[in-house]
Order: sequence, then C-alpha cells, then structure tokens
Amino acid sequence: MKTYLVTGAAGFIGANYLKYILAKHNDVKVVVLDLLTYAGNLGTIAGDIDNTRCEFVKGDICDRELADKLFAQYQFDYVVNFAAESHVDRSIENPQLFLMTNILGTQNLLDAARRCWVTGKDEQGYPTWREGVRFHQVSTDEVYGSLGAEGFFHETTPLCPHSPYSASKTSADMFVMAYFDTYKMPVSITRCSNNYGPYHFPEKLIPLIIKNILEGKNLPVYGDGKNVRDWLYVEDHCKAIDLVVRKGRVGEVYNVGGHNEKQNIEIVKLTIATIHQMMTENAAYRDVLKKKEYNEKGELSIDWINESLITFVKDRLGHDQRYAIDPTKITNELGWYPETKFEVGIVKTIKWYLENQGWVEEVTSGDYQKYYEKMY
Ligand code: NAD
Ligand code: TDX
Repeated sequence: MKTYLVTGAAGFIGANYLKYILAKHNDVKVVVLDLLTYAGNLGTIAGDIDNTRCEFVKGDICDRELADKLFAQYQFDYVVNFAAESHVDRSIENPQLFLMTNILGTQNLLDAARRCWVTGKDEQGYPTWREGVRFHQVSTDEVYGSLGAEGFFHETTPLCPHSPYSASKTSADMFVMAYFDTYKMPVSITRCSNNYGPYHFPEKLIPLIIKNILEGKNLPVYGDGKNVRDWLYVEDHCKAIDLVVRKGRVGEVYNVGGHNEKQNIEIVKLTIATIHQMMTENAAYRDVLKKKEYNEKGELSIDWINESLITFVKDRLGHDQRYAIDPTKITNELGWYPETKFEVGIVKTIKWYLENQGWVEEVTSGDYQKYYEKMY
C-alpha cells in the first residue's frame, strides 16, 4: 500500500490524475489537499473522495502546521504537487499570489516532507531518507521561455521564464532541485506542455472557446493568433506523472509533450468546425446551445457556428511565441508517448463539455463573470 499526498486535485489536471491512479492502482491511499480556490471544485472529485481509499482535506499548501499534521498522521510515501495558481493572465494582474502559492507553498511542502522523511545522517552529514519516498513536482514547459520557429525544449534547455506565472514555477523547480542537491531529497519533476480535456477551467483557451461557442459569444484570440502551443490530452499527462513517480530516476526532470504543435487560430477554427460537425451528426447536442436560433423547419439552427465568431483582441503582455517539447527522455527511459491523437482528444473533450454543462455552470457561477468582463 502506497500513501499519496496529492495537492491541487480539485483542479483540472490533479482531478484527472486522482481518478487515474485510483482506477489504475488498487494499492493506493490518497489524501487530497486543496484550498478550493476559484479553480478548485469539490464536485469534480465528489465521487472519488467517497472512496475509502481517498480523503479530502481543505487547506493551503502554505500552511506549515497543517502540512506537519498531515505528514505525521499519514506518513506519506509520495507527494505529488499540482497545487498552484495556474493562469498566466491572472499572474499578470496579481503576481504576488503566484509567488506565495507556487514558490512558498512548494517550499513549505518540501520542508514538511523533509521533517517527516529524514531518518538520520550519513558520514558526510547528508540526511538519510526513509526508503521509497518521493516528492514529485508538476511543472510546465513555460519555465524554458519562448521558442522561435525552430527547435524544441529539452531538459537541458536553460530556464528563461517570462511571465510572473512561469517565473514562479521556475523558482519552485529550482527549490525542488536545491533540496535534491543540498539534502539528497528524493525528488522528480515533470515539465509538460499545454493540457486539454475534461474539467479544464473555462478561463483557458480551449474550454473558453467551447463555452463561448455554445453561448453564441465572440471568440477572443490574442494578437494575431499565430502563437504556437503543443497540446496534450490530459490523461496522457497523468500517465506520464504516474510513470515518473513510480519509476523515474530521482533528481531528474522529464519533459512531457504531445508532438502536437498548433497555432491558437488553428485550435479555434478546429473547435468551431468540430462542434458544428458534432451537432450536425447528433441533433440532440443542439439542446445544449444557449443561443437559440431556429431555421425554417423549426429546428435549432447551427448556421451561425462559423469563423465569423472569431474576434482578434489585444495581445497578452509578454506573450510567449512558441512552446514545443522534446519528450525523447521519458519515451526512452519509461516507454511513455502521447497516445491520444489531437483529432480524437478534441472530440472527446467537446463531447464531455456538451454532456457536462452542469459542471460548467457550477464552476463559473462565482466570480467568473466579473473576471470575464474585466478580461474581454
Ligand atoms: P488548476 O488551476 O486547474 O488547479 C489548481 C488547483 O490548485 C485548484 O484545485 C486550486 O484550488 C488548488 N490550489 C490553488 N492554490 C492552492 C493552495 N495555496 N493550497 C492548496 N491548493 C491550492 O491548475 P491545472 O491546470 O490543473 O494545473 C495543475 C498543475 O499543473 C499546476 O502546477 C500547473 O502549473 C501545472 N501545469 C499545468 C498545465 C496546463 O496546461 N494546465 C501544463 C503544465 C503544467
Ligand atoms: O482567450 C484567450 N485567447 C487566446 O488567444 C485565452 C485564454 C488564451 N489565448 C491564447 C494565449 C496562449 O497563447 O491561447 C494560448 C493558450 O492560452 P492558455 O489556455 O491561457 O494557456 P497558456 O498561457 O499557454 O498556459 C497553459 O499551459 C501551460 C496553462 O494555463 C499553464 O498552467 C501551463 O503551465
């Protein structure tokens, strides 16, 4: 039996990971620690925390007392740290929150783990560690900065973050590696490209576009829409983390990416076309539309679902031009590869949103409207 502390599992990727490991491994017990910020939703994991193998604790990764209490109580084998402020645009508005959560929160967890896991000292004075423990940090390709038209991010690419978000994630990564170098703490890091899939909060490009199409709203594309992201289906990311936590070498970074570079404008056009096609093939999906327009046969019209919805808006400040990951290391060492083709993943994702409008309404019922009006 392995006991996990999974932080941030009421958010997008953490929730998918929680569901994945509970289904994949019978011999795991998971404690979820999540502050339930605007990005966290208990409903997302309600079915999972019912499970006798999973418990939920509402709390802040920056809270030292709470972290010590949880480590003492559960004697975790693995920590998988997803908890973060994750949205670049919000980091431009409020950088300090990103510093507090992403850097200080990570460092607080590292220290709590250190207090619990250290068993003694070796002859050189380095701490010795309980057998089989691991601190895994979920990081991002954004720590490498931005690429021109050519090349890829490798694990050895120098770190060069541009946004307050990526600067905070970079600092957190550096603390994780500092704990490895200084204390020989068993750590690992995955740096992944842009994820998409179920439970993605509709402030991010793909779920925002889906939501706006269903509402008949404009689709805001920053700048000229030619910035490139490498999109990976979230379940493939979860599989990569599971492999690295269990089999990856300690003290190592693994890049995770989809071999799937697309310009933002391509993503938006593809999403429009896919929704149109899905509603053509299955008229029942049209019931989900918030914009109701009827054709001469009295059916809900989808003629207006076309590229005229696209609106080019002011560019993001410091907008990184291109991200592209080289995942050769994780493929060679652990046999991981991006299994889900984008054409398949985007249909699965849209289908999930069409069938889970209750979830979208729940997560956007709070401050979302104010945020949206301020942003667009
Ligand atoms: P998200 O914003 O959807 O979820 C973040 C979760 O963390 C939420 O449940 C939130 O309540 C929780 N949280 C925030 N502050 C907290 C705190 N102080 N204490 C405890 N919990 C807190 O984020 P996501 O997109 O699922 O990303 C998860 C992780 O993966 C992040 O570390 C992010 O940097 C990284 N990442 C994301 C992507 C992506 O495409 N979304 C890609 C690569 C890496
Ligand atoms: O309305 C929009 N219009 C638009 O053109 C939004 C929300 C985004 N964009 C652009 C900006 C980016 O070039 O689309 C691209 C993707 O934007 P986001 O979904 O905000 O993702 P990004 O900024 O690339 O960061 C994401 O991937 C890396 C996650 O949010 C991070 O947490 C992760 O580390």
